[in-house]
Amino acid sequence: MSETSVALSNLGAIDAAHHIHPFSNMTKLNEGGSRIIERAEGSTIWDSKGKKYLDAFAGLWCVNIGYGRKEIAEAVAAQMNELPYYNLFFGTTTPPAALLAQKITSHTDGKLNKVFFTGSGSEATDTWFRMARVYWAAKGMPSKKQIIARKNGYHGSTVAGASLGGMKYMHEQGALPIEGIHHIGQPHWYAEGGDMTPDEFALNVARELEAKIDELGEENVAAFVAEPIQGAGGVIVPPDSYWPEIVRICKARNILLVADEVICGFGRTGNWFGHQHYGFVPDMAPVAKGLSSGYLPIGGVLVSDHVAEVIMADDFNHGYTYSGHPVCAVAALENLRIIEEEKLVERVRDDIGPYLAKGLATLLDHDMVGDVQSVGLMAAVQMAKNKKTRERFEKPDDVGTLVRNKCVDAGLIMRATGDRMLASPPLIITHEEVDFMIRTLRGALDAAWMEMK
Ligand code: PXG
Repeated sequence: MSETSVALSNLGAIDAAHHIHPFSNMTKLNEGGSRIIERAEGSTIWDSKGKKYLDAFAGLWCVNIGYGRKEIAEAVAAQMNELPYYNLFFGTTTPPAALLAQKITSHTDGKLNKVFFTGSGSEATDTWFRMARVYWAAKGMPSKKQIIARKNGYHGSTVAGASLGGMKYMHEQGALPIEGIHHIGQPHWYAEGGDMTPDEFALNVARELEAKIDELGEENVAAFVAEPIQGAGGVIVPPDSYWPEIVRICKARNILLVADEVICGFGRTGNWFGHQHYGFVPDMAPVAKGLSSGYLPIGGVLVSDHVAEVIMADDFNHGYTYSGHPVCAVAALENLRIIEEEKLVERVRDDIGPYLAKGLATLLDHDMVGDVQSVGLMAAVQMAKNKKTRERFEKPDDVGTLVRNKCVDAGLIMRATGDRMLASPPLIITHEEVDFMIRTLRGALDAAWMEMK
């Protein structure tokens, strides 16, 4: 036996002994051990015991073109041989970085014509955060520094990312948020809308932005950031009144609007970007995940002309060793070529997105399902203790975990956020796989409901 195969037979123990996983309680995890994922094809993954799962979560909201695309492997191998690395710092560029910049911006309706590359979504967050402040300083308004974000938003795990995010359990670790960051409410009608209609409620939360700007002083506020549809927070689809009011307020109060497209970008909503679904144009838009379908790590910030013009007038003292990494950029280029050629954005909008919505709607008769929401291939099933009154379970996290575990046992990967079951499958998921997903989720809900009674 080779050293590698000896090691592989003992992989669980090795992992437990040496590896700290993201967002995990390692003591608890190591009691049961990690599931080892070994291979994948299309929308299916296999673990080390040979069990197969439908990955209705596309890895982590990212494998938009599905697994196993040889075209990407080949393009990456060729680039590795040609030029495995070069930087973009001292007056140089590389063919993949330049071509990718052209390709990404070609899908923004001519509105976001520049891009700054990063290695991840979190780095993209840190990048626009600094850009926003540099922008106002360069325009002679250095006091415009405060940034407004939302409770239950997610923008990454770096210090700026975790601060901008509205997750309390993240703020509690590391003395966050850092100074200059403020949070307003989220348009989560089911949980927080009370007796208001969804549109009335969403207008009210949008106007919290105006109130916060008044409190801080317009002359002190640089930007507002939000995901077009909150992802990690629970696929919270805002009521129709929300985005037009946010856009109006940002314009009226002269603050930059940042749309975090890390999840919504690259076809997930049935448009190239989530802001296009809602019909607005942000000043900046961080991207990652679906940019390379997760095949290699790469992200960036899309920048509108008026911001780029100001930033580009002077040095911008910011950048990463792996900004625009040529091999990652080639993977992204090939990924975008596949999305274009296979018309995956159109497929999500016209075919598989509506098909998923129809399937989800069949779950509404379930005693435990209070609501379903989806845009394209971003979906949530809201569970409730009493669907008539919108009463929630006492321990929403436990309910989500219970249903999630039953799905996993039955060969379906979904994510639970509190009492919402989330799906974000590859854009190539088939009708039959969507049927399996709905059927399996219903079975998991049935079993969980029985168990809780
Ligand atoms: N913005 C948004 C909207 C995200 O969803 C990031 C920024 C940060 O990207 P990176 O590449 O630095 O992770 C994200 C990432 C979850 C989960 O459990 C979601 C993310 C990351 C990890 C877990 O839903 N989103």
